[in-house]
Amino acid sequence: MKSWISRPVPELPGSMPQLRLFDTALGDVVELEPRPEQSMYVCGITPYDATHMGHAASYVAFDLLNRAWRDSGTRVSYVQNVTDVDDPLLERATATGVDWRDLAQSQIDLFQTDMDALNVLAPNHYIGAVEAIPDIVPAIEQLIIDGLAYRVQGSDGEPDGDVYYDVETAGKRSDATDAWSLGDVSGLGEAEMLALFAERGGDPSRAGKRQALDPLLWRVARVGEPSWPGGTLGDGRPGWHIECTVIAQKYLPAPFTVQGGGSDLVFPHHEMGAGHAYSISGVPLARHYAHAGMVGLEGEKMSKSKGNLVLVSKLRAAGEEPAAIRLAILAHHYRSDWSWTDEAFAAAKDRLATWRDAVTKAPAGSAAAVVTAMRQELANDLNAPGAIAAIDHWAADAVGNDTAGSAQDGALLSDAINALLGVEI
Ligand code: 5CA
Ligand code: ZN
Repeated sequence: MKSWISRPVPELPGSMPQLRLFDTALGDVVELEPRPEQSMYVCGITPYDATHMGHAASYVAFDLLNRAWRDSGTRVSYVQNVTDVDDPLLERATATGVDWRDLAQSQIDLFQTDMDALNVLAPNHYIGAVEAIPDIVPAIEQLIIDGLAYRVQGSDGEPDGDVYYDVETAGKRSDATDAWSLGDVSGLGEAEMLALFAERGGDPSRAGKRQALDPLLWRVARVGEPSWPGGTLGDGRPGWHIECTVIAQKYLPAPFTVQGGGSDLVFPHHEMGAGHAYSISGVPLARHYAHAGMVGLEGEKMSKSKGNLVLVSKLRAAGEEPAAIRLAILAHHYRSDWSWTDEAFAAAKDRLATWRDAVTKAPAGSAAAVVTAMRQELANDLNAPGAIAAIDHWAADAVGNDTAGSAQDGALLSDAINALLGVEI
């Protein structure tokens, strides 16, 4: 699928120090080992109600990582999926009387326009679940052959043949130290897993499963639902976790550096994806798992089901500047949970205006130290609020500067704010 086009990133003198990032699986901040090319998979949208501020914040978070790697002179290979067929998308299409394909395409277009406006660098590969089906089918067939997946007999009106992943057998299959077993990514206990599994698209009480937590790999065709050829699996459509696993395995090295998404993807999505990948290849999917906090509105989680969405496109249509939206997001550390408020958005707009004024009045020789401070903050688990504080501190001095501003310092600061924070001033 076509991606959007990245805006240019200004070149800066010097480079980012060694990066440290919080790894969910280890529960700690780790040093990201330098390599000539880093690789990242960030879970994409399910295109039925894009792009709300929670989505935007998660892509801006991983855009900071992308920019930090680039600033350290590293190439970045970046892949993102789009879940362009799944239950919630089909349900929304039916409820609104729209063809599911038209709904998906309209939301993908909107998402890409929003990402461009927010100056989020584009992935190298932007891959839909539907286009990945020819790669997903053989992976599931192999899991069945290897005894790590099984077909369930239909009951209660369900047809025969849905395929599930056997978490217990898969977890016991290897005693290699880097092998996967349930809980490795999330660190959760069984009771917590069961609750989240039911909440986040799993079907713990589906009759015929070996384990309540076994996730769906292939859903055989139902009347009124789209389906695709599935070889020996029969016509159907893929489960959610196998979609991201197979796309990541096809387009990125194994293991790739960082698997990213919002914290609601830790379990079951990234947990199961790690299991699937290990079962398919015998190699871990990713070296590190990183997650962005949840964004709410007035204290409630922002979600399609609650209907309390702040949409980037709506703000843009109301004439709000994307750079100010991005700055409002960056005022929160990417790992914290936070709420969108009009007051904080107004503060972001004021800040942007102050910075714009400040770069015209930059004291001579003042910029280099600020760029160093920004890099130090960002290298420390992408501490954007720390980088913003360093700029604020400098800007407060600069706006009080009575002498003529240094064009060179102003240009360096505005380049650094663009290159490292993605904010165009
Ligand atoms: N298509 C799947 C991933 S493969 C999916 O979760 N799609 S989504 O549209 O529901 O979410 C897209 C991304 O936005 C995910 O990383 C998700 O964790 C993140 N996200 C969704 N809601 C929020 C929220 N309220 N706050 C922060 N991030 C969110
Ligand atoms: Zn995913």
